[in-house]
Amino acid sequence: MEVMDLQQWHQEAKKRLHKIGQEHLLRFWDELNDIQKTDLLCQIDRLELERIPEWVDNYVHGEGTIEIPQDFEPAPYYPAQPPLERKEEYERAHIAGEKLLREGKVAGFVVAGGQGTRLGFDGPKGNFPISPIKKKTLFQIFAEGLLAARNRFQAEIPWYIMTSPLNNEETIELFEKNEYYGLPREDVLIFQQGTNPNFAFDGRIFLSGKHTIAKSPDGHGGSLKALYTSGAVSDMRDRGIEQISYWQVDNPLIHVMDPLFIGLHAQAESGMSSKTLKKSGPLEKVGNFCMVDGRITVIEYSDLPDEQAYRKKPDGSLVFELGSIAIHMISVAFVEKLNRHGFALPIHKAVKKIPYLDEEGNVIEPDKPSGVKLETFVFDALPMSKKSIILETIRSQEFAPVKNATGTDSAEVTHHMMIDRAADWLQRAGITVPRTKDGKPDCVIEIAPSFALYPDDVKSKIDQVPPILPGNWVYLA
Ligand code: UD2
Repeated sequence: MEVMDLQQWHQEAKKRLHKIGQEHLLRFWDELNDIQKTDLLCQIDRLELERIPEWVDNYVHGEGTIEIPQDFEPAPYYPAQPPLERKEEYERAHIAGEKLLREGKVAGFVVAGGQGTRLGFDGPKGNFPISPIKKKTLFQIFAEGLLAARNRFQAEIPWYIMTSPLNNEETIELFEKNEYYGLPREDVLIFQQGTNPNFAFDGRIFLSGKHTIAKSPDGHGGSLKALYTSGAVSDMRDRGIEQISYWQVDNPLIHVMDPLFIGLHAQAESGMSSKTLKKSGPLEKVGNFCMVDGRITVIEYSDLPDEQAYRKKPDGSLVFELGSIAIHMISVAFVEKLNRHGFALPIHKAVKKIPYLDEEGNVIEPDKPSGVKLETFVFDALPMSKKSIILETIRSQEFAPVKNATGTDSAEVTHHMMIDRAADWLQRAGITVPRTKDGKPDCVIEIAPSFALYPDDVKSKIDQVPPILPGNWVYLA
């Protein structure tokens, strides 16, 4: 193999960058030592240089090329409660899902590479303490859910965690420090997603340091590539995993393993499936499940024209009522197929406050948007799957994302939703929960996944629940 010396390598890079108007990335070359020079050249080599002019034209100068289809209709779905004629189908699916779990063919997968800026929390979002009494963190709640599922199904359930350069090291440290939250260490696999360069509004890639290109994670859509390039999928194959249960790091109510969802997805031979819930209103900020050319597709809330968003059925409900909540089942075969065929998800543009190095080498922390980040979204892969199913879930049972410091989707709301769900599970088992005049639980209850993974689990443990009086704090584990 021919080895290029640093000088030659520099000249090559300079030429390639010049062709696409990005040679300023080498502006501080003369001030760098050899290690820094090598580092910078490696970063340049890793950029997809051939795609950059198109990105600049389409997404930095332009608004992107995501087109809203001409014709689309609401997507079909499995309601949360099966209608009588489908009861048997649900039961069959539930059994099939449990079988896959017992056979050790399902893995958990959480995407945790985001920055979580809106929450204003320092460090990986998975370390955010959220449970009402024990203040368990999101990661701990997921891990306990997986542990409980392992015990229930007597199977290994590996857990894959996608991080990004923003939080990879800290996430690994957290897992080490917390001894993998009780999971066998060899069954927790942490890998990083890819990054895209950040652009100034004039189309030039930002430097964040004299030898560092400014980059940010490539969006949760990057997971479909990273699962493959990181070796996670090949590890799954070695372990006999066929299906991946996908969720976001911000939702502590997630059923990490849902036999019904797993079974419906697997029986339909779907590549990628989704959970949905009825939107709280026409303009709720979640994607909309639609049918386009016979394929299930998510149209972002910002792209759904208002006249469609407000359309109603004769019974008064919304025509486009199904919101996308980022809970999916994905088959390992689907991820492999996409990657073998060199797929690319559509790119979404986000205008953000991006710190950068100015021409004199000073770090600028802008207080208004300074440039463009490029991301891909995982749900854009849905139409790439020939078959796909959607299962409705109930918001109060499975969706309480922690996204903001205050108001909607804040920790306070999530915290109350966790107590509400626990109270509901106890009540369904016939246990009396004291309530205030407005019907809210007049107590604080936390149910650990080891006590109940699903609502029905409470029934067999009623004798372990003490009488609950107004104002009591009750932790069940
Ligand atoms: C997402 C969906 C929205 C709805 C909502 C449900 C988009 C554009 N919108 O909103 O339709 O389903 O979630 O809660 O996705 N992440 C990474 N790497 C990245 C970026 C994000 O791993 O590069 C992870 C992040 O750690 C989190 C998840 O993806 O677990 C969602 O990211 P977000 O908070 O940016 O998504 P959001 O709230 O805009």
